[in-house]
Amino acid sequence: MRQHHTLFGMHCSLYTAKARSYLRKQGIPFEEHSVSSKEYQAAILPTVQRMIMPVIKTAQGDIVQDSADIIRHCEAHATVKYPAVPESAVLAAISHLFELFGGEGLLRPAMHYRWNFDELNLNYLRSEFRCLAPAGTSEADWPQLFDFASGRMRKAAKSFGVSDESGPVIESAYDEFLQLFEAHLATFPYLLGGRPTLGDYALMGPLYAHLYRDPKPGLLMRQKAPRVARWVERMNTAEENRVDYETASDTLVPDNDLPDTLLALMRFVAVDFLPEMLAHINFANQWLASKPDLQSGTNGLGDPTRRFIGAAEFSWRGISLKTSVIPYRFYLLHYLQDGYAQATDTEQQAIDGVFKACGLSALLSTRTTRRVARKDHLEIWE
Ligand SMILES: N[C@@H](CCC(=O)N[C@@H](CS)C(=O)NCC(=O)O)C(=O)O
Repeated sequence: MRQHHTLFGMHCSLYTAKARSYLRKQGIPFEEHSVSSKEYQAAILPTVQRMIMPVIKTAQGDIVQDSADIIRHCEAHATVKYPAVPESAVLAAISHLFELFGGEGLLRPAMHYRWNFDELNLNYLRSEFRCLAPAGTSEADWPQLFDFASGRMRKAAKSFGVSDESGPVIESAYDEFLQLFEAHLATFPYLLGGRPTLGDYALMGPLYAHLYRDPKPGLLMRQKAPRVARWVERMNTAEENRVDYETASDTLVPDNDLPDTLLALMRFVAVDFLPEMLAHINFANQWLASKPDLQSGTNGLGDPTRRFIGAAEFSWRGISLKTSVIPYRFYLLHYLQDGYAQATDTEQQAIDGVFKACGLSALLSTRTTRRVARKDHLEIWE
């Protein structure tokens, strides 16, 4: 039996960055392999049913796809350094909020800064994507394959709302986010204080894979938000680095006295991401209403591996955006809403107070009429 987990992914993959950071920070030994490796192609792909990363094969032989499921699996089965979900119901709710926002809400700046600055980024990306090529691909064949792979990603960027019109708005929103996170990190090494939690791992996806590593946004991050760049580096090491926070301990912030800098980040989520989530829930509910016979245990589409059910339009920072509706987002939202439902009355009041003060109350109660679950590595409606 292997002594360690295998992580299948690639350097520039957003969700692989989330899983990798989690495994490192929790002290779980692993080796990383490419999705073009023989093992992924022969054993993993047929199991997970679509070309997707990250996937882990655990030392015990379990195969788990999906960054959120990988974290839940390891929390349940591995010896971890810190619980990823804080014990406090208020902090757990904030962690779930940032798991959703980190992985899904920062996709727009991540894709914009990766695919709209070819002069600076393209040579790097050509090399980054090279590990996707099947073994034996010649140098002469690679440019054409890269154009195909990057063409798919450019199309995906559009479906997340990246366009000529939205570009400048995305940049100013991301600038605001960087300033807010930079201000928070002046006092705290992590989102919720002295140790990483679920929200940090999810933020690591876009902030490391695209926005720290790609040349254009990487320079921007170092120049405008050097502490954020150091947080990214800290999130990728197993050992604690206290150079910037000599007095720091691993305790979390008090849930009855949340720092203003954290509340400011939550208010940012309310402006930046809430309108999109509400529009997507509304779209999904109309879509579900139009499919009364949708069979439970399926995604309701002809192709069970498809991830989008359509596109919803909404106002965002003074412009109109139309973005793909992804049921997976509702799956993450269930964690927030289920945690809230399971909390005591007193805890619920405390969560209500914080979410209301940040303009996020709607996220606690607005839901899809059917739940999304994951079965055999795919998203399905219950
Ligand atoms: N919800 C999934 C999302 C995984 C995902 O979208 N991964 C991207 C790379 S970052 C992927 O595999 N894309 C492959 C493709 O679209 O062909 C997770 O959290 O693991």
